[in-house]
Amino acid sequence: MLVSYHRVNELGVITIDNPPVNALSYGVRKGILEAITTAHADDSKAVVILCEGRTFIAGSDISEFGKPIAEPSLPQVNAAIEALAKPVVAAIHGTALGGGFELALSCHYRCALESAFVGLPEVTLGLLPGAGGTQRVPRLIGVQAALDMMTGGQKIAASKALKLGLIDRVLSGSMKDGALAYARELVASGTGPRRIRDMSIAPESFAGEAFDAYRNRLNQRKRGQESPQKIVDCVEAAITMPFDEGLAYERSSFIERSQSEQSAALRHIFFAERQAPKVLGLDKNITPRSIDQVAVIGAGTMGGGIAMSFANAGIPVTLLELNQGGLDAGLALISQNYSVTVGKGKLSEEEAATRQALISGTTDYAALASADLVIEAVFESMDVKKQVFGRLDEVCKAGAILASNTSYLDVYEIAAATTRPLDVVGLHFFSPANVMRLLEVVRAEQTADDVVATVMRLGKRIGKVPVLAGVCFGFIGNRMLRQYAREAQLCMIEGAEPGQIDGVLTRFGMAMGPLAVGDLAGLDIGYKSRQALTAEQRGDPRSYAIADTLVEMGRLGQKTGAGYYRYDSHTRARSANPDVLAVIKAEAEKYGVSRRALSDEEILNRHLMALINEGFRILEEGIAQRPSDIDAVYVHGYGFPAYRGGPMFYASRLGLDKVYGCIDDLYKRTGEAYWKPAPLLAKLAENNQSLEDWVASND
Ligand code: 3H9
Repeated sequence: MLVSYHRVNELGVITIDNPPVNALSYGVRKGILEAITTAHADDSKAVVILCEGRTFIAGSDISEFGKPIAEPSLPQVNAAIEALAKPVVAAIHGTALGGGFELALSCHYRCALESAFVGLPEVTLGLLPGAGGTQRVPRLIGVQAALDMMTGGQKIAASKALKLGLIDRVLSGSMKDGALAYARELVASGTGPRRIRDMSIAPESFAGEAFDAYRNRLNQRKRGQESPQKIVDCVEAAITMPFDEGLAYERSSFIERSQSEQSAALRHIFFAERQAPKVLGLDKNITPRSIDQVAVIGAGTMGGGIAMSFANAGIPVTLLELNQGGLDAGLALISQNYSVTVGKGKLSEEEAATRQALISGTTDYAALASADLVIEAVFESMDVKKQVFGRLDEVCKAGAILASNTSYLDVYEIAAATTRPLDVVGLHFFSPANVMRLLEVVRAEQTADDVVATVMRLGKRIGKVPVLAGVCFGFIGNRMLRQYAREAQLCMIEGAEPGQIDGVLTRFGMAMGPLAVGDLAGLDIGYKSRQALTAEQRGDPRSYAIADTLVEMGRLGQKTGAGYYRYDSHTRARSANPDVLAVIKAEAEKYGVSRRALSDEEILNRHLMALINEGFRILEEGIAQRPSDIDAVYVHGYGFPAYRGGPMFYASRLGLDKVYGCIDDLYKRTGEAYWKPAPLLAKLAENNQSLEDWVASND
């Protein structure tokens, strides 16, 4: 029974029970409609709608989108609720999201536990609220607040929802008792139904121009995304059209959105994030180790960001730096980061102070003796890492997990520096570590299963998207990045200017272009790591000659005011650097490259195909567990636009035969081994199979 109806004296109670999150699948919609019909016919005086389990309805069943919608649709259910002639109360605990909150908005009154959240996150799935949200919310809280809520998609805590007017009462104690008492009060006071559809929108200064200004701001903040703009259109319709026409407009916009490429991509990412922490072949009954105390070695930008990630989740952290000066600087940087967040209004001063108090500093390895997990974030050198792990082996308690934040190095070899390789794992955070959601979990040959299970669970606990990777140079993300970065360098030496390359990729939706990223990170970083490689490992000199020359000229990127671009010393504004063109031309001449005009299409194609081809190799070698893991890596760690679903999803949508043809052309044209189509890609394309077929055959 997904939905049940029973009487508690004069009240009718509709209970939804559809684990895990009470999503509004077909059976739930049908069950609610039937229960409403029963309530309509009986002599109950008011109706309460509540949910079993961990949460109120978390929205429509996302897996049903893109397929034909079986009736009753949610708008039909909501219309029936709203039309009921006796008061209906939604009783919210956990999260009332999307269609779940829209159902609550169709109820005449809403109460929520103080721990509850409400929200309309459809925008994060490339959708818009499609069951009355865009028409009811502006009527309830005004246009500006409605636009902010729906285009932002954030969850709103019950106390704030009460202030905004989204809910009517905050409950403490038992949700069911509180909700029934509220309904009884309504009955006792003779309060009838209050329908949002009958409310008028508060007169405001929000007219045509204000909508246009809002659209323009969204265009900058949510570049390339279609849904936010459509939400604005629907809210404008709430003002210009009568309620039912507005609803019809919303409905057709919602259907159009649910069939869009962007929504398919974002839904793919939603499930990819939730799939990634699941480790294939791991015993489900394994008991993870408990992690109550963490230590981080290295108080630089990375170490500090990692420490903040744990403190933000309420886990105490000890930060170790070899000398007091370095430690003080690291702690000061953390303090500054928290101040900036407070300054932006994203965190209260008290909360920032509580979090900061969880981070303590030390210069003494002995202070790590009680840590359950130690993460090393020191200089990327095998010798240094081995020394650190040797030292950890001496001081850490038995059963402590020893993790390296290495971004390229062999975790087997690092583990061999200890007497307990079973406890060693790679935990690769991405900078800024307190912001970026990706966490690559690198499983070395001997890493124990319970260690893997523990860090996967911990990753989720600190709000990251943990993705399992095998050991190879650069794991999933950086291994693919090398191919992509190579194409940026080659396109430059062959004829494109930095601005053209970055422009093509940012228009595609990347958060930043590859050359601007290089300037931001510092060109010396790549330079130093190349110095540690053999000529063979460094590869084709055309793929790093320009970068090396710039570094040797002292142009290290933003920090020196010049790299591939020039940077204003005050505003950091970026402009083209004409001197770089001379460097590019000189290097082209040195390596006998005759420069030509490259089309935007060629640039985009080469960058994406480089990622995709390597992605297929990574899959075939078992470095990544599944294609969607690679997509999660690229979206959460490398600024790949979520609304394009990640490189593997993008390849699937293009069609593997087309992708194969494109990569094979590049191979035939250049003769370069790295363009040889990955065998898995070739096999799937030849057999007319998709990545889904491949995943299914591996299950
Ligand atoms: C919508 O409502 C459109 C309407 O406007 C219009 C309609 C006409 N559907 O996240 P978790 C699964 S759009 C299907 O790990 P948590 C999830 O895949 C929807 N499945 O738990 C996972 O499965 P598994 C708007 C769903 O406690 C399991 O539940 N709503 C859905 O960390 C647990 O999920 C949203 O966008 C769903 N709606 O977080 C809300 N939701 O165990 C989406 C979850 O097999 N959901 N699953 O891997 C969330 O934000 C979080 O799941 C929530 C719980 C906060 C609720």
